[in-house]
This record gives sequence, C-alpha cells and structure tokens, in this order.
Amino acid sequence: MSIVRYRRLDNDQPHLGWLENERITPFPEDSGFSTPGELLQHRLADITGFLEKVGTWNTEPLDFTSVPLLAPIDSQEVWAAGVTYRRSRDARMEESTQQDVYDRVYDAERPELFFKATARRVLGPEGTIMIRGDSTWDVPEPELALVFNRHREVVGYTVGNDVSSRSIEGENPLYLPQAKTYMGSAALGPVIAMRHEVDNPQNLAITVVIERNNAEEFRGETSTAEMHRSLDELGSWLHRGNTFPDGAFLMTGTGIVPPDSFTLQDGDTVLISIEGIGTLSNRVARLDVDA
Ligand code: DO4
Ligand code: MG
Repeated sequence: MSIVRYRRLDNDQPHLGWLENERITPFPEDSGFSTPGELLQHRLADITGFLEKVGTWNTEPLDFTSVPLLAPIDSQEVWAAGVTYRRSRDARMEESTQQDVYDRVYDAERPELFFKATARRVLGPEGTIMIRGDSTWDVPEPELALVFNRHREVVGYTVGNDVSSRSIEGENPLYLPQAKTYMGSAALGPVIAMRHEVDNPQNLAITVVIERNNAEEFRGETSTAEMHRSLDELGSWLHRGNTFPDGAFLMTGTGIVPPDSFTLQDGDTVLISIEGIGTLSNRVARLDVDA
C-alpha cells in the first residue's frame, strides 16, 4: 500500500491516490492532501490518519494500469548523499584525479550532501532519463530515497536514480554540480511507500538491471544494510541550516557501480527495484542541448 501520483484522464492534471491491490483510490480533491506539496505540509500522524479513512472517501477507484504514473514530486527539492557505501568510495577513488577527498568524506563526521535536482529535472516511471551531450562516461545510481515533510519527519520511501556523469566528476570534483544536475538527471518513483509499510529501511535489497537491445547488459545488487551511515544521521544533516517548507527528497547514495568499461547508451532501459517499494523503469536518451 502506497501513495501514487498519476495523470488524470478526464482533465490531464496530476493527482495523488492510494494504491492498494492494484487499485488507485484518488485522494478527495478538497482534502488538502491531493498534491505532494499539500501532503508534505502535514505531520506524519495526520497523513496516516487521513489514509486510514480511505473507505470513507467519495472517490471512484481506478485500475492502476489505466493511468500514467508520474514522479511523486511537485515543488520539493531533491538532495543526495554521496560516498555512503564502500563501493561508491572505491569507484570514485579510482576515477578521480583527487582520490583522497572521497576517502576522507567516507569516514568524516559530516557526510557528503549535495543539491541534486528541482522537480522539473526529475523523471517518473517510464520517463526518459538523460546522458549529457558533453559527457563520455555515464551511469545510473540506484538509491533509496527518503521523503520528508516540512516537519523534518520521514513520511515514506521511494526509489531514486541519481544519474551521473563519471567523466565530468572524475576530471575534477569541483565539477560535481555539472556531473549531477542537468535536465533528466534524476528519476523518482513509482510510489511513495509509507513509513509504517516498510519494516526496516536499513535492510532492503536493491537491484539494478540495465537492458540494451533486448538483452541484459548489466545487473547489480546491494542492500541498504551495506550503508556506512544511518538514515537518521543523513536526515539530520540535511536539515542543518536548511528548511524545506514543501518537504524534500533525499537520495541516500549508491552501493552499485557498474564496471569501468560500462557507460549508459541511448536506448538503454534502467530498472531499479527496492524491496518493499517497487521498480522504477526508465529509458535512456542522449540530451542534445548545446553538445
Ligand atoms: O561524490 C560524489 C557523489 C557520490 C554519489 O552520488 C554516491 O555515492 O551515490
Ligand atoms: Mg549517488
């Protein structure tokens, strides 16, 4: 059971609903919960109370295969943590001209947190993620994403893809914003699994499959149990010196890095699955904006 954002077929507008047994029950329009921005104004207890009353809503359930699903975001910022898994630290040390910055941040008290995306740069389920035209080495980063309300509470979890340019980051760590933030550099979805629906977010299997020409090109697996920091720790650092009046998403770092010989290609499909949450599937294309 989880929250989905979908496109209404009657008026083409995005809307939120409650997904249960492959049926979406639309949130009532005047409920004050029907967009991510409205939903994340509320405290977790109020959201839970609202969802418990689903049987009393006067909205008609839909078959979830009948509507296009959207990224569960509207006005929130997306942030990301880096080098939270040993695998990510090792890969970055290999690719970079400045190896020790990654080694030092892995064990430092302060984690690496960076601004990842605004909502308009984020794709939802089945959307097309992008490779920068000026990048030569590109990867998906499959990450558990935390969903915060304005009160700093984790409301739920979704699947995140921190699509990244390894060639740009590897050239100089100061190029990180260009390696990480561009049109189509992030994907979120397919649902927000409510916090109480996920038993132990620090022990979830994460799998990525990358398909090319109808065959499996790469498969990788990890578990959030491999994370070097706790989710509470990452959340508390995110909120230091920052407020998020509409809530926020925090991707928690990747534990899967494909071999150095791998780079994403136009036409690939990336499928990221997180136990208890779902599978986020995206096509890949090369962005032809100014090279
Ligand atoms: O240090 C660069 C980014 C690291 C990152 O995105 C990750 O570890 O997931
Ligand atoms: Mg990442």
